[in-house]
Amino acid sequence: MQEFSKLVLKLIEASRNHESYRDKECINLIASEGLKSPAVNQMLSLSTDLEGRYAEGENDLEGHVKKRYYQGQKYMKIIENYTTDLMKALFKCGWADSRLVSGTHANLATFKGLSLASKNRKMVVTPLSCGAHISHDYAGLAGSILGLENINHVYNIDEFNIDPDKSAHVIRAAKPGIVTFGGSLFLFPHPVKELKAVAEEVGAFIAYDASHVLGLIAGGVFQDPFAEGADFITSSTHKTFPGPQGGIILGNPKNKRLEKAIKKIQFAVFPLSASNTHLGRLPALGIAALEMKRFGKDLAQQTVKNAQTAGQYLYENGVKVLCESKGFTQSHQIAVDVCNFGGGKKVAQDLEDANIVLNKNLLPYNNQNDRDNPSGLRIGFQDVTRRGFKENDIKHLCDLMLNVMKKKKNPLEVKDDIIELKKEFDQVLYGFQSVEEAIKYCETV
Ligand code: DSN
Repeated sequence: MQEFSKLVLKLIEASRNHESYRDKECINLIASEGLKSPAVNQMLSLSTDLEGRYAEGENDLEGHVKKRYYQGQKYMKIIENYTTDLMKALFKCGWADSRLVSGTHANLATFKGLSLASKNRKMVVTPLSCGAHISHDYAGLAGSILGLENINHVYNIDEFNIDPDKSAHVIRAAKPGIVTFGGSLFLFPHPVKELKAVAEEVGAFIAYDASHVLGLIAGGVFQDPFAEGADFITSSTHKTFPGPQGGIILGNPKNKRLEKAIKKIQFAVFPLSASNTHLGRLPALGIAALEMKRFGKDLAQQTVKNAQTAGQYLYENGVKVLCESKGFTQSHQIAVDVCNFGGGKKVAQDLEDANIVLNKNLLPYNNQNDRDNPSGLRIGFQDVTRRGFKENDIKHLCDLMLNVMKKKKNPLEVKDDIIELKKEFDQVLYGFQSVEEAIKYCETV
């Protein structure tokens, strides 16, 4: 057999192994990942032709297709329009762009567009050390690709949040074109409404990165960024919002200034940054939007309840879960300091050996230059919630984690317990089991 063929066979085997390992045998607690329903997966598998097509061109101020540079768009343009309309309806806004292929791509187009619209290269952002996404930072997309200048919000580590009074001074002094909120280590709603007037005063647009919390916003259990004054929401579509991997930008063309900003963002989407927009994910994104309309409230409430339960239980059992005085979290994640258990890297590896998958995380007070040895973990509960975990199941899971962390059991013994536990939760709830079921639901409401 040729080496090339051997490699192909190994590739197929590895991908099969991956599917059963992470889907059937692991408990998945990475806060940035999502779990799609059978209906969303089926819709993806029914969109294979679409997945190979192109649709470059311009959109209008409702987010609808205006012009395309390819033939064969008869259905493609309405697929994009319908998906965009579903996302607009779900988030109660007047404009959306569903062509973004990731949350970082959504940030790229938004930051570029808003810096063009404001003719201002400054951005006030949450410090990377305090949970901003790398794309907001001078070391990532914003600074190193777009050449924007970052000025940090003042962050209160005890509150695990932006300090609104001190950040107001920063915004007034810096006079940025963009103020960002949201991020990746994101436990509590950010002070959007507190800083709206200051942003307006200096002429800055507010961009809210909802990647982690989009499903919680759809479920009505986290802050509503638009109601609080955000001009734009950028997001991925595959974390607490359980759609296919992709990105979205939402906004409201409610005055000339915002219309101009939308046009600049659209320019930053095409022609500046998107050629293939991965159209095959759009029908599945629409199904996920329907699921969030139907099940989003229950899913979001249970997700936050599960995260809070884990925070309380781990804390009561001797683990330093951050923000005890604030109830640990109002989102799907908790932040935990495991320096007493060997540090984030060691604990994450030991847990992975037990088939519990989460990520080590730098905490705001860690040495930010030692990224490999943080004292923290970030733990997300959106996946297990969708599998059907309730509070008692979460406590049981925490006991298994504690057995590993406190070295009461060998990780390999716990791995057997995890594989057994996972068998009890082999369904994906708060969603439709097939496209047919989604169709039937739509026909009855
Ligand atoms: N970096 C990812 C996260 O884990 O939050 C999101 O892109």
